[in-house]
Amino acid sequence: MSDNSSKKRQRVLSGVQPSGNLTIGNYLGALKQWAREQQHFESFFCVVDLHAITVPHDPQELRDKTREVAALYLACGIDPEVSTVFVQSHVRAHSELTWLLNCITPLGWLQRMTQYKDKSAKQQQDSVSTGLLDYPVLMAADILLYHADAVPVGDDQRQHLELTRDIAQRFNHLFGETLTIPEAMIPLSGARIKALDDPLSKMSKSETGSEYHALYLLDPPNRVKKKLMRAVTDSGRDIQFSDDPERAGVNNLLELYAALTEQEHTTVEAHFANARGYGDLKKELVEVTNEVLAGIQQKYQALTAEEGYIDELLARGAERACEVADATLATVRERMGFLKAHA
Ligand code: AQP
Repeated sequence: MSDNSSKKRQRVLSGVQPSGNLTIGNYLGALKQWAREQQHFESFFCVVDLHAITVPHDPQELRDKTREVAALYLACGIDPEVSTVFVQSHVRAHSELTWLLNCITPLGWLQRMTQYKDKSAKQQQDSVSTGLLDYPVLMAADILLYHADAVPVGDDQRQHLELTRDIAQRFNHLFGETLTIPEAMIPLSGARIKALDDPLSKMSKSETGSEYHALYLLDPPNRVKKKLMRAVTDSGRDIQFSDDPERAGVNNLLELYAALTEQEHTTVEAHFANARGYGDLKKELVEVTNEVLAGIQQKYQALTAEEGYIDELLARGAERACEVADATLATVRERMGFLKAHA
């Protein structure tokens, strides 16, 4: 019998790494649906700082970005009175459960992960950390500690979610029904935003090679305009959604427009049916993007103006998160055969 048998509302857990400036992809793929769904679930949202050290990092930047990401959660609509907002490393159970799950996770499962292959290919082979390979097990621990029923993420995390399910099933098979098997919750629109300068690749916050790669949530309006007006398109004129890789640039701009305005694809296509070319789409997209970002940025400025507010809120969140996580960890330890420590 699993320990979540007495809980009433379904649970949700998700997180973002403080590994750079949050992008419009992070917003549309993750934060926007967290905010929308938080009333319907018992929600836990963490800043996954332990994940951010799986690639080389700067300690001061990690501190700054951890606070910034937490403040952006709230600015994007997460209500700390409704959802539990905390920092992953403040809850020690995440690290401990990772070790326990490591010992039942076959190495081959991790070596198959696309994100590991992509990120390790970008580094010198002898400097790729064990943590980068182990990232999905830490993610499994994050989710399984809270008995999350659903995990709202962008499409790039689908494979890691499958692995979490496999690890939970393996644990339950070996030690008896203990862990909840979570479902991925992927938005219909905005789940896979592409880079503006290379629409065949994902828009990523840690990709800093070109200033035209990503739109960041804290970009000022003139920078948004500059980036969008320069976004890669093709030589055509039709403003229509398309799976054709040649038309990936315009498709990405339309995806952004549809997700930001919350409109169906057919409505968006009808809206642009009489446009004179891609310039019209870009101009309108600049407007809607800046409108959405202005709301987020105003809230962000207000939240960060109050010294200590974010830290206090994170301390409260960690307390609540520890209650749930420590209880799960105690059960896992007991099922695996560890002795209880003497008080
Ligand atoms: N381009 C994207 N489109 C839609 N959703 C996206 N997400 C990320 N990029 C896009 C979603 O945002 C959340 C953040 O996840 P993360 O910080 O744990 O790492 P990630 O998925 O690897 O995202 P990034 O931005 O690419 O970070 P870095 O560059 O640090 O690896 C997830 O829900 C993700 O699906």
